[in-house]
Parts: sequence; structure tokens; C-alpha cells
Amino acid sequence: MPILDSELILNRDGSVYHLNLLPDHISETIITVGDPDRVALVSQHFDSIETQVNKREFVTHVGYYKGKRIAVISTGIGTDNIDIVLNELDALVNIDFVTREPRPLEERITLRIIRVGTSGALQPDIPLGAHLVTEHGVGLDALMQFYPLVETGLEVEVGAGIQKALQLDYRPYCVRGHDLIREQIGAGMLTGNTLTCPGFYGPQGRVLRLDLRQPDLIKQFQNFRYESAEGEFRLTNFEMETAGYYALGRMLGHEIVSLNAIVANRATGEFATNAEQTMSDLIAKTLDRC
Ligand code: R1P
Ligand code: URA
Repeated sequence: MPILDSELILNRDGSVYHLNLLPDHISETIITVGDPDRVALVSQHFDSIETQVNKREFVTHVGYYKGKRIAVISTGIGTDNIDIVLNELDALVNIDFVTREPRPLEERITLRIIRVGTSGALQPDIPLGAHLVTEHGVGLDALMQFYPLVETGLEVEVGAGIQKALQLDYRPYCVRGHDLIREQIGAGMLTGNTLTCPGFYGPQGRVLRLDLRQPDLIKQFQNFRYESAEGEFRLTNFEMETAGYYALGRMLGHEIVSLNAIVANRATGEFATNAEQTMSDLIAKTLDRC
């Protein structure tokens, strides 16, 4: 059955609804960033840029870096946007836009997607300026209420433990990322478990003028531990997209890794004075590894 026009929405020029990209535009290696202004910080290193497309917060540059075709795309903030970006990127390579049918299994393409984003550390031993690669993403957001994500025993137990510690009405989802791409792209970086929050202020324990339902939320994040045969699990850092990437990546069959430039530390209360340098070093490292 062809996918209906209302489900897979294409623009008049045949491009996919939000990203505004045509299947030919895309490369199999994609760097994603939250901030649209960060796209040019990546593509400035390209030998040449062949395509530039903008729509809403989704800015795409496609070009060549040391002869390899790479796309860099901004996602904006939050896992709701990651739902859009990953479904549309997958559609670009794994759905035939003419027949509107998913491609047969033997023709499916696995994308390599590398998130390069900023993040706040939760633990005092994760220093400002660090580059941290995510092993597990833990989602406090609602995205996985809508998909049949299959989690392993450890993932379910970690989610249940966090639910109990934070007294939540729902179990957060927990997803270990793709080991091969994490080991390759994240070599030499700190490895951690990243909490994905559905907000920057209250859900990350920041108090400006509004009190929190749980005044000790940050302490709960910091003190959470889960002991298993694989060792001690703790949350190292937080941001707003990683768990959504890892969960959708598992279900769609793409290799995804999340790299975090640590710009704040919530245990010490510091914000980096050289956040731009930490990010540009991470971009350079990423390009040389992908
Ligand atoms: C919040 O300031 C934003 O920064 C982090 C969070 O995940 C959130 O998107 O990532 P980016 O720097 O990639 O946007
Ligand atoms: N991004 C976040 O989501 N939180 C931080 O503390 C820093 C960057």
C-alpha cells in the first residue's frame, strides 16, 4: 500500500515536508547540530559545498570534506524535532518517493548520524571543556510513549529506578547507543550516560522565578546509581535530544552517536568561558573521524 499524501508529505518540488530536501541531496554520513548557526561552523571546513537548503530551524549544507560527501543539518531543540528529522531523513533514503512504498529490506540504507551538541555535566568529575560520548540515553520526554521501542533488561531496570527516584508517573526510556559508531567516533572521549530532558529550566532543575515540584531534582539526578553485572550506572550529563536519537536510531536501523561539548557543570555551578572553543574543537575532531 502506498503511504498516503497526508502521512508522507512532499512539497511541490518533491522535497520532504520540513527538511525541504530531495533524496539526491542527502549523504550517508550526516552531522546534526541543534543551533542553525552551527551548520556553517561545520561546513566552513568543507572543500566545497554543493547544496544549501533552509526551512524553519532546519538548515542543511551538503558538501565534501577531504573528498568525502557529508551533510550537516540543524535540528533545533528537543526530541519532538528529532522525531521530524530522523523520520524525514529515513524517508529520503528508505522510501521511494515515486511509488510511496518503503524500499525492500535488501535495499535499505543505514545512515551514520553524529550529533554534535552542547550539554551540562551532572557530576563534579566531568570538567568544563570535556568532550563526552553518550553510551546510554535516558529520555524523560514523552516521545517513546508513541513507539514500540524494545528495551533490554538493564535499560528497563535503569528506567524503572529513575522513575522511582524521581517519583514520576511514567517510566523514562533508556537506550544504549550503537557500540561500533560510538567506539569509532568517540575514541578517547569521556564516556557517559546522558539524560535527555523535555525542557532546559524546570526539567533540568533550574530555578529562576518558578519553584520546582521536586526542589532536590538535580541531587536526584546526580545521586542516581544502578548496580549491574556491567558495573555501576550513573547519569553524567544532560541535554535535550540524545535519547530520542538513540531510540529512533535503534527502531529505524541507523547508526547514531551523540557527542557532547560540556559547557556547564551543575555540580559546581560553573558555565564555561570558552564554550565556543570547546565546540569548534569537537567539530574538527568529528570531521576527521567521520
Ligand atoms: C539547549 O541550550 C540546547 O543545547 C543542547 C541541548 O540539547 C538543547 O538543544 O544542544 P545543542 O547545543 O545541540 O542545541
Ligand atoms: N544544554 C542543555 O540542555 N543543558 C545545559 O546545561 C547545557 C547545554
